[in-house]
Amino acid sequence: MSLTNHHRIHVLWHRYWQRNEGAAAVEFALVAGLLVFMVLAILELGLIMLISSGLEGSAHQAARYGMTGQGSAISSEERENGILEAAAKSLPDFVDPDKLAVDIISYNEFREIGKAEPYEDRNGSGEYDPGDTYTDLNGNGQWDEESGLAGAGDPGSITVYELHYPWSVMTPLFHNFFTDGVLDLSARIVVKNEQYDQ
Ligand SMILES: [Ca+2]
Ligand SMILES: [Ca+2]
Repeated sequence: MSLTNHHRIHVLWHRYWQRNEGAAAVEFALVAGLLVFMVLAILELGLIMLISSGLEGSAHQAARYGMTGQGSAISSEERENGILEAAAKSLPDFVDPDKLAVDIISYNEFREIGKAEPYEDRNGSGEYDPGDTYTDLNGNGQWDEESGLAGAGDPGSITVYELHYPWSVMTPLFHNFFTDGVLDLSARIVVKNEQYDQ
């Protein structure tokens, strides 16, 4: 009788012990998984911060190249290539410089940035229509919703440099928060071109 009881207790204890071992294994897996996830997230955040500060530097380099009139004597395409090259130098080594996009728009005045060319709404439609008179700020012979012109501009122009770098998010879960898993990193700088041709 006592032996059977003994045996029973032993079996119960053994089962209990096994069950706890299983729970510990599950707990360990959860904690380890969470730890790996956190380490990945922190590492990636570090990379993102590196690229972001790199982009700020890139914007300065790009603007510096453009505002001093470097390459302004050659074709606008070559000038833009020069600006892109100058920008790419400030990026960390692990990024792909071919993915860097630099949008450059120049204006005559600071206050024109992002504005439409002014027009007189003659027909009262609340929008520009052919026949409404307008001020051709960028001198391209037509009314524009964006009064700037693409490119690094002329001496004295106000130029906006906007840099974008698409970062493919690697950390699982976080990846899903972004369209196609891509985080758009950007930097922007506005400068006044020097009077470089004088
Ligand atoms: Ca109108
Ligand atoms: Ca125009």
